[in-house]
Amino acid sequence: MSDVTTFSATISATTRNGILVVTIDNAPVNATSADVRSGLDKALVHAEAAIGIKGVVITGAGKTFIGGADITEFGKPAIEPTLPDVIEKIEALSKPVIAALNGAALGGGLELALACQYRIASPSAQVGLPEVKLGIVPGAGGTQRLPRLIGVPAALDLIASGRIAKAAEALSLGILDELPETDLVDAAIEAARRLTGASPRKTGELTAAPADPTEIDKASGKILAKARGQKAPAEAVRLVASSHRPLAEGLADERATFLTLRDSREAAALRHIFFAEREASKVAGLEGIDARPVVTIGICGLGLMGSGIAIAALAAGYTVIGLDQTQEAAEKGHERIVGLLERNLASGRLDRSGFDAQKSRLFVTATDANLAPCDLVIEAVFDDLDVKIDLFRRLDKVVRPDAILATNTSYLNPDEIAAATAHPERVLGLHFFSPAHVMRLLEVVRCEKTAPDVLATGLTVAKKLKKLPVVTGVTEGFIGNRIFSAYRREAEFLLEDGALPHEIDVALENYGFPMGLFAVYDMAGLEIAWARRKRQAATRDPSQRYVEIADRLCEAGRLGQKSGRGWYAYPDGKRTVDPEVTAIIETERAKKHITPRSFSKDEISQRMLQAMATEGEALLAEGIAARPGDIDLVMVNGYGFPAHKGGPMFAKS
Ligand code: 3H9
Repeated sequence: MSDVTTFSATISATTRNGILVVTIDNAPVNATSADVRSGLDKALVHAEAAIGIKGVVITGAGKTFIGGADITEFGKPAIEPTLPDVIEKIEALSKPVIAALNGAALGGGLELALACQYRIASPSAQVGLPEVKLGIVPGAGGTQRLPRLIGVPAALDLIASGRIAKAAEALSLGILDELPETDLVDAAIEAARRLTGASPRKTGELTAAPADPTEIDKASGKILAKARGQKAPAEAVRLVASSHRPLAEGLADERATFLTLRDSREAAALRHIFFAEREASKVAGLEGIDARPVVTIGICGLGLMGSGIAIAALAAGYTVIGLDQTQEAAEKGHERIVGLLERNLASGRLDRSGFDAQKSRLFVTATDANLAPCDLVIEAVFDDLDVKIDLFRRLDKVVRPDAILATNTSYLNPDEIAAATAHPERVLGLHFFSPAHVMRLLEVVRCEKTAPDVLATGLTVAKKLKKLPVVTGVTEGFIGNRIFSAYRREAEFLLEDGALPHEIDVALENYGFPMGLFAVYDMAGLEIAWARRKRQAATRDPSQRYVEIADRLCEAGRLGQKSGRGWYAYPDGKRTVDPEVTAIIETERAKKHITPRSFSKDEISQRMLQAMATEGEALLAEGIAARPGDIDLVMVNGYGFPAHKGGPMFAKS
């Protein structure tokens, strides 16, 4: 082993057996910052010139190979060499360059590896070109080299979806050449020595096999249908599908497309969401606070919500004890949960041993005392204050005093539930979204008396459940439902002012929501919100504008899709504008002497956005939400707000 040569603050190398082993050490994810690029460039120049060096191995320090370009540099003046410059130098080197993937090679990281002559990886490595998720296309050769290496259809699948492939799949696709069982760097040095003198295999010089146009059309049709108006997936499809062009032409087109997209509002929005996700778990006051250990989770109420939570908890490795009111209900819950596990088994998401292991960790009971071993109990019972208070009082008596109690309420005041217990400091809210095993968002409610380590435990468990936790203070509906109420209210004002339900829905879908608000109402059913409005009627401030149209619909038996009619009619199951609804709306407008006016799609979406952003500002001012980004995450991950618009706070900034 020779001495360490330092090429930059983040790039160093040793020479072993005539091979220059270059290590990228740029925590946290070895992103290709200006310093990394400059160091790599110098290392390559050195390798080319040094007679004693026969080849190069590039690897990463820590658990990542390269997480991609440094996205914090986007939007700042470019610093040379660019990543394409470095990659061009790798491919042009007269000596073999081996990529030794010690962990994830994503975005620019995979692009760099693709230009190497040989790719060797540890079994934990992952590869992918997730650029479309950031509103961009790969900008350092990915759309041109990957199809040359693995064919257009497979490259389209990876690039246009941005999905990440594990090492074994990458090997079978031909992205990786070897998964050695011995030490990664030793094996990479061995490969470099083997390739020395052989005529180099350059990815850029391979010819992309012409793809079947029907196959491309089919694949791109699917991708574009999911894109909901985003630009990057369509551009990715275009670049990959035309990768049979001369390399230089394809690279120039790719680079120009990358630069335009990188500077777009869409990419800025998706970067905002990326960083907001990482910020969300940084909670003031929790620095240095350890979470309590959690092994066993109790779940009270094994309906749809409780079962979904159970599935997420079993998948995360927890032991689950489900409680329901009667033995029969508990058994039914057991059946439902096992049914969901079986579905995962059938779809291949779970293998047989995983299924058996998860099932063996599931217990159900109708006896409170059987929850005694739980470290955390989550209630998912009927959203009624008396029911929940009664349950928490009972739980208080059977679980250890240091066990945590969480309520999944969506509208009740968890402080009132906590106050009914002997240890309110161990109570917090864990507000899951339905279906709980699918939806990533989890509002973690910090109650007035929640102890810091209880909150820290909520966040740790949420992460283990593979959820995206966002901390919220106590307010009616927490962050999400409060903003959603403002959004709903504004839609109803618009109805009264002159817009029709389908016009509002079309405007929202055009903006990027997967479904308009009134179509969603019809799907979910109108009666729960109706019941709530009736409950609130006595305390409603009479000076505040209240739109009665929804009440009239419910009184007419229009309770949504289930009852065959709601905001729309459903002849043969097909959603159709219903003149009866228009008539109800017109009558209500007339009662209030409102002269209806027409609204453009843009006006509708802007009014809805403004209503959300104004409510968001109020949540920030009240200290319910810590950051605008937290609000955006909630709306994007729980309420269908298009991620490429960045959430209501970003969109209005
Ligand atoms: C690209 O490559 C463009 C090219 O095609 C063209 C170039 C010309 N840059 O996620 P974590 C930070 S576009 C800067 O919690 P994990 C992150 O903010 C890029 N910073 O870790 C966080 O900071 P903090 C394509 C980055 O272990 C910290 O690292 N690549 C970057 O759970 C830890 O992050 C991608 O889209 C970055 N690229 O997961 C991959 N990435 O500690 C994006 C992360 O201050 N990255 N940070 O909060 C990931 O998917 C995950 O971070 C990764 C690690 C899987 C790598």
